Amino acid sequence: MSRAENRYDPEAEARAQRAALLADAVAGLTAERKTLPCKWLYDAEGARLFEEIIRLPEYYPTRTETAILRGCASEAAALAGPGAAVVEFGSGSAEKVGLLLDAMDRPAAYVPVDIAPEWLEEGAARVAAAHPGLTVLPVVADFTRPFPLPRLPRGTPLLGFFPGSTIGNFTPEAARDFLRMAGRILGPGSRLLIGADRVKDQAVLEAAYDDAAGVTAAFNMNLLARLNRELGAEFDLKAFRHEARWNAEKERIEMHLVSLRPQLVRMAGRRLRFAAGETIHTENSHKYRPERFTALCAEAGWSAERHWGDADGLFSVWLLKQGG
Ligand code: AVI
Repeated sequence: MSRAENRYDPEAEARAQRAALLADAVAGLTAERKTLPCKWLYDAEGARLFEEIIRLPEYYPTRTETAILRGCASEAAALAGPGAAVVEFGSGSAEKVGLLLDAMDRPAAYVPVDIAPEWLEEGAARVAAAHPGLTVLPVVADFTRPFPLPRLPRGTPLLGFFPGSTIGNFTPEAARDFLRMAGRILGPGSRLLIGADRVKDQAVLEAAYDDAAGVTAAFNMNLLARLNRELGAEFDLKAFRHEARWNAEKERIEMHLVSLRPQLVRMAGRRLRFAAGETIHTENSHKYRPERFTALCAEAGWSAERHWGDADGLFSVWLLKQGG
């Protein structure tokens, strides 16, 4: 396994992360409608809780997508062609890509891209161990911004991989921008295999984001604990509760932290005022009807080559092709 990026300095990165968290927390918590970007949900504790979420009985997306991928991997691999390289955006622990690589004919390389170097290395090492002889070229990068791909033999067909319905955590505008950028990175003639969660019964959606065991609530509340830990904020965790709401107009699940009473909270030399019932909006998870998803992809220069779903219509996996 070789590294495409070796200028990583963990201490400088930790300082930059703290400064960025502070800037986002001040901007988001002093706004008229309080918000925090969902990327901050994933510190070590958030990542641990997310691993629990994906095994919950109510959280259908992960197991449904995995079953779909199991069924469609050989067809997707055949369309990608022999000797293709897989570029995974936000690879994290790289749990699902093995299904695809196993089905491919002599894949040229696996290029996992993630901003978290520890997860990236761990996932890359696991894939390398499971696929002896495969060239694995990890790239430390924020996959929502343009980044250079490692050098690959000229003419290598490229297959992007973006599972997990992470696209749903972007606004539709940001999703379109991401798809456009992915198209520019992968280049003409490339393909993208992507998972997108679907609109469905409100009760099923709300249960998936507010499970009976309270794991999703702990995941959301950890954001306040993180502000206390990393910024010395003084949030009283008993004075907030988790809420998952279906926004029917925007076809998205929203996660909020609801203030249970009027309160003032100290954070980084400021006093943040909360009314009773006021919320911090912490995450959107957009759900896509197939026609809306293909329209979004078309706006970003991708056409849908194949679509696979499950029998209950819960989740979709799409193979997109540049242009059409
Ligand atoms: C990572 N992402 C696709 C998850 C989702 O379903 O939107 C994050 C999540 N939030 C609460 N539960 C899971």
